[in-house]
Amino acid sequence: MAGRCRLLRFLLPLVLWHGGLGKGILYPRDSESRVVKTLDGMWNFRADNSSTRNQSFVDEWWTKPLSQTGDVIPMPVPSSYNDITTDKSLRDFVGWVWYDRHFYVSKMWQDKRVMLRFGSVNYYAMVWINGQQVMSHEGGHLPFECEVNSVVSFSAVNRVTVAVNNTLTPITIPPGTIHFDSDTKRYPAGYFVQNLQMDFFNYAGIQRSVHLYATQQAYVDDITIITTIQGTNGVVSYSVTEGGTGQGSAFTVIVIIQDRDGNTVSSVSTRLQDTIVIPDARLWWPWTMKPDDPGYMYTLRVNVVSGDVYYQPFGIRTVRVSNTQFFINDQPFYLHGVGRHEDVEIRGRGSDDATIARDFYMKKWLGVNGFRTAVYPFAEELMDQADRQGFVVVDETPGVGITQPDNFSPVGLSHHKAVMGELYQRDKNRPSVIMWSIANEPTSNTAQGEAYFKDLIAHTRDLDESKRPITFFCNKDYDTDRVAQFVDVILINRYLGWYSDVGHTEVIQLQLSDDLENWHAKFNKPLVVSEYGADTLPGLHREPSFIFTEEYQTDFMKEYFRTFDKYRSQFLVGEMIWCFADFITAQQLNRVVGNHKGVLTRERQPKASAHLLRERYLSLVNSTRTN
Ligand code: BDP
Repeated sequence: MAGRCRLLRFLLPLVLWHGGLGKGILYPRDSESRVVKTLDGMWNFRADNSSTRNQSFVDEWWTKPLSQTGDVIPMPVPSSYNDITTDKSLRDFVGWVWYDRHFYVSKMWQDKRVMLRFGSVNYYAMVWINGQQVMSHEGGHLPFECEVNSVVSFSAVNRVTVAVNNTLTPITIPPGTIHFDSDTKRYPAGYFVQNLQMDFFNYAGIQRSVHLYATQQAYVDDITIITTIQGTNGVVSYSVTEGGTGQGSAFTVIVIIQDRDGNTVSSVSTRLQDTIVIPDARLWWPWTMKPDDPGYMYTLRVNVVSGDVYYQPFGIRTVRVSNTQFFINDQPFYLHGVGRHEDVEIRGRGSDDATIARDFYMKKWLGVNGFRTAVYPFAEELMDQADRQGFVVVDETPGVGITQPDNFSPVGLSHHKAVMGELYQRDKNRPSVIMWSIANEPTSNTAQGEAYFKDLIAHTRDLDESKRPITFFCNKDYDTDRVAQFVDVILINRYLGWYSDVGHTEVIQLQLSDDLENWHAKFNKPLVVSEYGADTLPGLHREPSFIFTEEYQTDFMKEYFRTFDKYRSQFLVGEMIWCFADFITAQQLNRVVGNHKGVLTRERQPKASAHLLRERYLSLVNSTRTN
């Protein structure tokens, strides 16, 4: 218990610190005035294995090169540190790990504003440069950055040190607990485990790219773009936030819109906020609605007269819902998608372009027209491809497993709001994002859940001026749920024939039909079956089908398909199989090296179910085609 208090006492103060809120977090793009350099590569790494997990702070590891504090090992950035080595204790490590590396900042950057930006560090991060703390951030999967001019040297080598802690507590998003066993007859001294309230491995480390970039001193801090359509015109309302000029100083901009080929298609605006009409605009469409011209992206070029230039991509599209339908650009849209995780072998959740590319090829092959970022925000580079290739995204916070009474505290809620704010800030200009999901399978059938999520949903509505629909993934029943009343589209996760009536595919149509009809009758909102799936080990066969075999997964899916087809023309606006590919979970008896509900293996190769899903989805491709 004493150990527990020490560990938590050290962590809790960080919970109140948030990065990024209210400030721009534009992706680091180069331009004729901006330079971006990556700090990706091999860093030095050391875990704080002390029993308190706190010795590194006592010994102030940030004050010198990590290699001078003890033995370091090489660790690739970006990657999760868990599966890189053969060390079991590092795979399952809970507490502080440390990274450092050297870097130079060019003398040519001396007059610029120099920024250090992390795409994602899971879960807590503290960052020092040359021994001085520059920032901290709580929450994985979202970017944070700060200006580093005052701490870097432009004439000597610099050192960046990062401390990362993956401890989850009842008020982190997602929540978790640390459990200590002090019975020394049964457990070694200091034994503790982290209990997760989620069905995926808590990969940790510096999981996305680290960038160093330079802008002019007066710079574009943020851009918000909202689009509407009038006849054949695209109406683009933008707002630019200035940075670095100080109050009252002049900040003059020249704003134009460029098409995909770089041609200017608008008049020039010199306002920080304006509305520009693009005649005969090319709209952003999901690839299945417009196979010949999916994902059309324009660019808003903002040129601060004193020098800074930023290119912000955006698409022109609208989304709205009725009681029975989902519309994109005022055309009915049916989501035939997948839920998915981001993890892969060895790198864990470390982002890489090869996997991003492969996953989109496989989605296209499957006929998938959209996906959900289960259950945390995905890499910005991945989201860029969704924009450009025309896939829709249900963009989700890491709010998974909010199920225990102490997960609903005011501190937890305010952190959840902050995380939603950071997600909005990062993804607000993405046409691919058609809905925000605030949570997965929370306790949504209690007064506590109702109050918490009512507040969070209202907060999210206030954030998004473009009024994207808001939702969450619900596993409660229509007659007990108390949160669906606040959302725009109802998403239900259902495992009929798997977690209930296992092996009995014959109950699926009956039970799912009854369920869907009741939800719609009660709430009169469009519905998506947002998770359904059966664990399947590739190569395992049995006829007639038996659970865990490839035959069972396909038999099971066919029953869902029949029900979907019955309600597709009524109020069902989407289906998302769980899931795209197998993924790793914590070690538990119902998981044989992870969750195997993928239609693809973790290596992204098809199971029999992938061929069945593909046949269905490709036949659905034409159902919402516009040309
Ligand atoms: C659902 C959860 C998802 C799990 C899935 C499963 O939302 O995170 O992975 O169950 O058990 O309830 O496969």
